[in-house]
Amino acid sequence: MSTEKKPKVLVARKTFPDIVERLRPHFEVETNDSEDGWPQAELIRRLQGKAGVYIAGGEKIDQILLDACPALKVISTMAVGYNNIDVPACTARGVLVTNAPDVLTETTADFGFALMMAAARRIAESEHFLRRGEWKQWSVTMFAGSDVHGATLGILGMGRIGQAIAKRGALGFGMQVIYHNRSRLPAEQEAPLNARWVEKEELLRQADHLVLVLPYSPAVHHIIGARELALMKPTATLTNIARGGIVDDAALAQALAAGTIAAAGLDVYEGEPALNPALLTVPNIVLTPHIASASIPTRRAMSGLAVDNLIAALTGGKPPTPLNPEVLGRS
Ligand code: 8YV
Repeated sequence: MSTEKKPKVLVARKTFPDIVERLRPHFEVETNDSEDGWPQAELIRRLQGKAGVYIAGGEKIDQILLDACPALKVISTMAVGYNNIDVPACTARGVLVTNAPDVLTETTADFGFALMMAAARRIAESEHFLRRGEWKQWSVTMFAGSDVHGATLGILGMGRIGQAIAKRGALGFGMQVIYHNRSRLPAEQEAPLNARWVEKEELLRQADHLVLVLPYSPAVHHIIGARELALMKPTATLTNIARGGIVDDAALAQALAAGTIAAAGLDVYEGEPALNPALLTVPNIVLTPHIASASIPTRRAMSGLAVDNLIAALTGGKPPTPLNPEVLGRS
């Protein structure tokens, strides 16, 4: 039996125990067994001497942490989004970063579509009304919303998840799809999605249902604010499954209260898990706690991919989904 010491890794977010078990043959494993993430000082303390860390979207990996954890070689996030990680700072220090793309695309698109439909058809609002015991009689306009089928679906951010939502809209619901993205899709990808690239302003003006699926960066902070909401149709809905901070939540609450747009569906919030209390005061909004990728098979696949990345990266293998592959092979 080898007496060589195994590298140490930290699983900073609780996950499926059988998936954590897969790490144990390779590493000395420390886990976070609580549902809460650790504050950064605690994370730094626990990372001392660790070669790898498994994280989720909530752990902030910045220069302070990297400088305080010189043994760290690999950061593996179970999320596809990585705005919590300073990737250039990792690259500069030779630290590999991996994320978990693809495995959550369809599940997240399902949820985005569900949230959009719930907003359009006023499902949460009418359920709350019913639970409050306020349903006394039927009326012709009671909770009458807007149609999804045949409507114009606007998508801001046409990556993998945006395209999966477009596919649902075009093929399942006969929607016209317009989108705005830094780069236009090749014509052969647009055609089966019935999708047309438009300027952002046209997207806002034309969409009956606008879904946000773009990655967060400071450049897109509050890209949807009061001015943009005012350009939208009063009958339109807005759905955000991307990241908090892309939408100015205070402006959105005001727009919903004023009837500037008809309804919204939010899965992500500025400063989550806290949320702007004004959002709770408007009825025409569906609010969910960042669960767009939360089906059991998909959360298992995300965790499994993060573990695969960690094992490969620290045992001389080829990590499946590196974000900064240029650090591989650097000694
Ligand atoms: C995750 C997500 O659940 O993958 C992402 O980028 O936003 C979600 O699927 C979350 O980030 C995990 O912390």
